[in-house]
Amino acid sequence: MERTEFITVDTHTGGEPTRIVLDGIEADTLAGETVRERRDRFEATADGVRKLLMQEPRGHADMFGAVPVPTDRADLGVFFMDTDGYLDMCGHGLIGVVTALIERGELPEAPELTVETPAGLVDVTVKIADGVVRRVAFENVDSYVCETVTVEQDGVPVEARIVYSGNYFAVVDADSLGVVLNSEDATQCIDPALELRRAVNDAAPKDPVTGTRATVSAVELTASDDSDRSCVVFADGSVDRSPCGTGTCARLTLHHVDGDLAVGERVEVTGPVGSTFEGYITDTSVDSGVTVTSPVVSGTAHITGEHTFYQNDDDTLGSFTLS
Ligand code: PYC
Repeated sequence: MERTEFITVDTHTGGEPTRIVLDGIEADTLAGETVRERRDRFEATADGVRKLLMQEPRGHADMFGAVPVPTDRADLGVFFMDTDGYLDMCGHGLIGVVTALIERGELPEAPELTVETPAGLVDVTVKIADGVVRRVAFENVDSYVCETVTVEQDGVPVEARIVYSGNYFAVVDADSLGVVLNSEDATQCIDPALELRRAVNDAAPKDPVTGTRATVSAVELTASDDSDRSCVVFADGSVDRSPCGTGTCARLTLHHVDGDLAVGERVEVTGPVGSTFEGYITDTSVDSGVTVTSPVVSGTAHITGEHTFYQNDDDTLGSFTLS
């Protein structure tokens, strides 16, 4: 029997997991100049490793992961994956990776770091006390509103605002999908959110800055009572337990563009399990006639464990998601 081993350290950020792969991935499957190229090569040549570590029986329907990779453009390179594929940027994952690598001594205890992600360079500020990372803030890549798409759901028109914040989000009022956000049951968001994402992507929204198609990967349901409570559904129906880092950036950008949030004004957002992130807009500019913001979001992560996963060649079950 032949065995391949994968070493991970796992964290949670406001309840949302990040399984960080430290060892076991073959170097040639991560080859590339940029982090995006390394991620694309991994997807093309080693996607089975993502499935092995994210899906059952080693992961679960809401598992999330990150792969740190070498870069000479920043202090750290990292790409993100889930049970269904890959995201270009992830706030909770970034907070988890920075926390774990500093606490394990694999990143310097520096108050400021730069991280290269597939979406671009992200500046990170870290608060450390007694060797423990207390808080991580990241200034995301540029964020902007793309367009508003109206789709029909159960015969009713629903308005979704498409925002880029490292990933494309469809931001929608939970009421319009018949969902009450502060109920006990966040899983009620999944089906309406996935149906909305399908309908929005069928409408082929455009990115006004790049001129390309804006393919929505995540749906952010927001409460209409101004509580800044939200629930983000992504991948194949995963619910982000945290308030979602890139989702918070999308929300901040919308608030700013709507005239409800001044530059520098701080907002606390609450996710489905009651954990919070804080955010603000640090700067704005205009590109292609569109207001572009630089959002900053901060939160806290904790290491939950370390794992050595086995892939034995006599184990023929493979990886799966239960649908
Ligand atoms: O924190 O940006 C985030 C995120 C995206 C998907 C899950 N979490």
